[in-house]
Amino acid sequence: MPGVTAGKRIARYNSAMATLEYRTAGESHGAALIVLVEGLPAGVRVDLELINSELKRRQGGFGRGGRQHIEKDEVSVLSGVRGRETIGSPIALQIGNKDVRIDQAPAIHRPRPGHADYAGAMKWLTTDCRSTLERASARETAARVAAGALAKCLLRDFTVEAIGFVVQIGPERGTIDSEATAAELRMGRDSNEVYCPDNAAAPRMIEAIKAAKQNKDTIGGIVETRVFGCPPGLGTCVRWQDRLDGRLMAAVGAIQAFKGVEIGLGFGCAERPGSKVHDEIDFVASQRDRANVGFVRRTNNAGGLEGGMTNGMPIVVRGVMKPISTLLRGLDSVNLETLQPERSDYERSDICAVPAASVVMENVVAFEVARSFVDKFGGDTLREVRAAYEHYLQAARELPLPGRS
Ligand code: EPS
Repeated sequence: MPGVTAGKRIARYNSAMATLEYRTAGESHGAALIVLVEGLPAGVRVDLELINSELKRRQGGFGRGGRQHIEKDEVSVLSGVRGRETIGSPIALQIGNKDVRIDQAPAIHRPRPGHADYAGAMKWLTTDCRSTLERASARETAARVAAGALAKCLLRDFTVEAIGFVVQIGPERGTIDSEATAAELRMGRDSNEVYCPDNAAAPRMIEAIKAAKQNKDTIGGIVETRVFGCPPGLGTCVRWQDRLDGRLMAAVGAIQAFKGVEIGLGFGCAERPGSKVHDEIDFVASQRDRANVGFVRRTNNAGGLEGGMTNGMPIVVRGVMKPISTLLRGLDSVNLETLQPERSDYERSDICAVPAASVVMENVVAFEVARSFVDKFGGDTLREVRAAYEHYLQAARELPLPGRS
């Protein structure tokens, strides 16, 4: 078994192809969003309720606009699943749009500063920003959430759980216990409309969103995802492309409207000396049977990642979302047809989509972790992935080998 896995991995390095991958297609007001997931092993139980409940959470959160009253996002499985289990072939998921009017929607000539409008108009040599905004719209994140939720169906077989939540909206910051368990975080964030585990901060965040609405303005914030249950050694320091820290930052940084990503202490590393940053190591024999194989850290400033690999502590990733660039009050812009100064166009939009962004982030992070799992333990079937996973943990627990230094 380990020989088979190693052989597969060498073949992958030669072709420089990741084993688990996804692509999306679809426009905001086109017929549907599509996601194609390749590389999930056969035998994974596909939990449609889980996928649909993640799509529903993405549609929610205080501060969302009118579109979410029109749509009811649900996936149809077009391929790759038989009797609710993956069969190893590409999985195509579809989320239909109800508000289909891409051919009737008006041209947009006054680009919204902060949106893809202007850059896309120049890129595709047009004065009409409509085609750009249709694809750039954060509606596409529904497809990414579906892919991530599908990947979670693999992760939960290994009791790996990603929990995303809101840390800050505008100036209102929540206090979130760094030692909180997955269950505590989930319960806390599911008990208010801004998906923040700090229930005392949630009403202040809601007030900040209401104030932005009153000012015909928008508001951004910070979201975080923690991943519990990863063994050490996911990711690699060998190929920069496969470093898990880089992949996570790329996946999070590529979410619409995200302007910064940090892992663990992140930018806070700058102001402290090494002795106050690096997480000292203990061996706790009573935790030998856990996925961390008994090695624990007194702190988790590294956010569970060292050298591009997991170290057995929870992964902690944070991202900042800028305020939505469609403002009811508009912003100064230029009419691309007349070249005259005008206010930017208004399209129906959200006042604040930070809670929704926490769902998107959780799911794109889950996908990257699942990919690193398949990279390390990959096989054609879930049985082989499980056998490789167990073999690896057992080998790690057998260290140090007798008679070897
Ligand atoms: C979104 C759907 C969109 C926007 C938003 C996200 O719907 P519509 O444009 O029809 O109102 O509400 O998109 C943007 C923030 C954007 O910049 O385009 C969704 O489903 O998440």
